[in-house]
Amino acid sequence: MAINWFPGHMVAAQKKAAEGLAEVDVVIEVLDARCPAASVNPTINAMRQARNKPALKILNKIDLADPKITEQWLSWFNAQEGVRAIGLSCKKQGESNKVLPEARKLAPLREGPLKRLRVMMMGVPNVGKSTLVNAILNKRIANVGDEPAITKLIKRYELADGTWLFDTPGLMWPKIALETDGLLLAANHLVGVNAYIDEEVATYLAEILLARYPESLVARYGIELDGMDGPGVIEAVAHRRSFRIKGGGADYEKAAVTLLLDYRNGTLGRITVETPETRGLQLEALEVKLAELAAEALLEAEREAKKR
Ligand SMILES: Nc1nc2c(ncn2[C@@H]2O[C@H](COP(=O)(O)OP(=O)(O)OP(=O)(O)O)[C@@H](O)[C@H]2O)c(=O)[nH]1
Ligand SMILES: [Mg+2]
Repeated sequence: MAINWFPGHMVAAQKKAAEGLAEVDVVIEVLDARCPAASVNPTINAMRQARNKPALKILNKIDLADPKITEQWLSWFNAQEGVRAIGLSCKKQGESNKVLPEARKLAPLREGPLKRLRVMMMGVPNVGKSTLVNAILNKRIANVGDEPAITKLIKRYELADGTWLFDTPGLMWPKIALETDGLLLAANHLVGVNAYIDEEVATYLAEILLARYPESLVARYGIELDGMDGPGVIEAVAHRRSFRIKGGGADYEKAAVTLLLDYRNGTLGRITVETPETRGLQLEALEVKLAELAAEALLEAEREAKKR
């Protein structure tokens, strides 16, 4: 099932954010370090580029991500034009101090009381935008919570030096091009729970873990991985934990939720579910699919023309 999530308040928020960008010097795009490409919202990029604003990309939650892969992603983003990327954990005291100096480097002409720096936090839901705002302000002022779409309206905060920080609601977009991106966003709890089926998302996550972090599965669940596939992992977790539904069958739903929670809260270790390499392969596959669709459409048009 394709995952898409674009609730009404986001449509309004997107319009407001696009307007608000006119009054902003730098966009601070907050991404999830565990799925840095899947958590890029293409409409945010388009809005930013339409206004010609530089971007500071923050790979947030690096405390949960695989440090080696974070380094690879930082090089990948830093190679993009008009972009500066840094890794961060809002859970580590003081790390947020590096954000505004980095943003300032992207807007060197904004100095002095008449030219205050104005930055806007943007990103998909639940990546930690409001947490980062609070960390920079050193106050618990913006609402935060481990639930996508906590912030519903754009808010402006002012620092003692006059800097303006805009916190914005997490934004999704109408159609996710790569189905696997929807699964990665769901695995990382960045879309609403009603938009996906836990078992489907957990099975996809299990496949990634089998391929790249099998030792975490063994360490956490003590399961035998020989010849195992994604559904097999869910089955094995249900079996090992004795999760049963009424009537005695295995409770795969509970096993799926257990795997998702263990991954999300870091119990399985520091894991990044996509790498620049896996991303490249998925984009290639998408291009092949698009070329196939175009060829099919051409054939169909030729058939129609012959009929006529
Ligand atoms: N482990 C970890 N958790 C973080 C970090 N930053 C934020 N969080 C958690 O992520 C969750 C979401 O944080 P929010 O700041 O509400 O996220 P948001 O991007 O403002 O979300 P919306 O307003 O819904 O778009 C909260 O549970 C935070 O505690 C981090 O660096 N590491
Ligand atoms: Mg928020």
